[in-house]
Amino acid sequence: MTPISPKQSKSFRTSNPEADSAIDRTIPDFPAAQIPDEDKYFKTHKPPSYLGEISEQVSEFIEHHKKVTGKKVVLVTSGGTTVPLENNTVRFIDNFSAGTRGATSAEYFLENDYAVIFLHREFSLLPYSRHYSHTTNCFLDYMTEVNNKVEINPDFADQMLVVLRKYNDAKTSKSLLLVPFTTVNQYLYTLRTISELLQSLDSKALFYLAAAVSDFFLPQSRLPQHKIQSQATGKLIVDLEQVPKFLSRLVDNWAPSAMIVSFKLETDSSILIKKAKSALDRYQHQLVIGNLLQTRKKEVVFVTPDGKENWITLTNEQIDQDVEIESLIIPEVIKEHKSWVTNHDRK
Ligand code: 9Z3
Repeated sequence: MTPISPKQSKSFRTSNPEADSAIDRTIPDFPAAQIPDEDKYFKTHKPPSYLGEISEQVSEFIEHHKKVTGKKVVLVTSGGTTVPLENNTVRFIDNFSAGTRGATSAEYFLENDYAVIFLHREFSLLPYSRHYSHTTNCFLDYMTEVNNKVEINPDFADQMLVVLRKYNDAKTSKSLLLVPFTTVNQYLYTLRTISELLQSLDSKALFYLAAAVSDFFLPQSRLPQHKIQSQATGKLIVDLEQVPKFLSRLVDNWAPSAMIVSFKLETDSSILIKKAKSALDRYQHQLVIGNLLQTRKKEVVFVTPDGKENWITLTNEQIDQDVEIESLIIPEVIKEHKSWVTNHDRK
């Protein structure tokens, strides 16, 4: 098993096009997905070739925690999905997300004794390494030379020791599994596979869906094989379909006993609550966490099926002290999950 998977241990890169179909496009001619229907999507779209490898790693991870540690398992999704415009992908549409919410939340779940499957956009922020990967021009800025040897710059050493200890804890307890995606197709197939495997944990499974998933996509049946050439008209008109609403499949079929938390991202504050409530109405899951793009790092709102709104807002003092809002979000989510498990056990 590769709990915190060293990059070289993976036999694939999700950001590369599938080698077999990249040059010689051998995938069958799928019928166009006209109806925005979840089941039809999987019949008309090819799974990523490496899905079996992921499935094995996830099964092993779940079994380990079921049999050895008894930990609850959370699937944290993080980062934005891409929508390729060409099979040999030069151009793609992306969704905004640096992966901060997901990577930071994963750390707080781990600190609270959860095992974490981290389904993330490849090369977006990761738990623990996020403290160092995007904050300086180069990781060498954390180093210094002393007597012909490389050492950690003392300015960073104390804080790094704290992070290193947490990282080592996660590693030795085999509590963090990193699973990458790049495209929305890879995300959907991987989400379905992991969800079905998590069914065996019943209510002890938690879904924390922070990834920014595209609402629109270009079906494989209409995806050009090669780079789109510029035309005499000078325009590129892109005709996208709506991504089927997979949350209802997740709630009803893939993991019906698990607790499901989704995020709702808006930029217009006047529609945030309405959209969060309509997501709950539509999918019948347990919690929507609403956030605005502009204020997402200091304010979120928990919306529950009973119609309650619970705002979590960082105070100015907390902001000055660099308190991360996820350190307030995760204990609340865990509280909800605890009562979900208790209610489930009573049934
Ligand atoms: C979120 O709302 C996340 O909190 C953010 C985090 C993407 C804003 P960052 O990674 O940002 O910290 O930079 N995620 C959900 C976004 C989303 O696409 N939600 C869908 C929707 O709003 C439902 S799945 O319709």
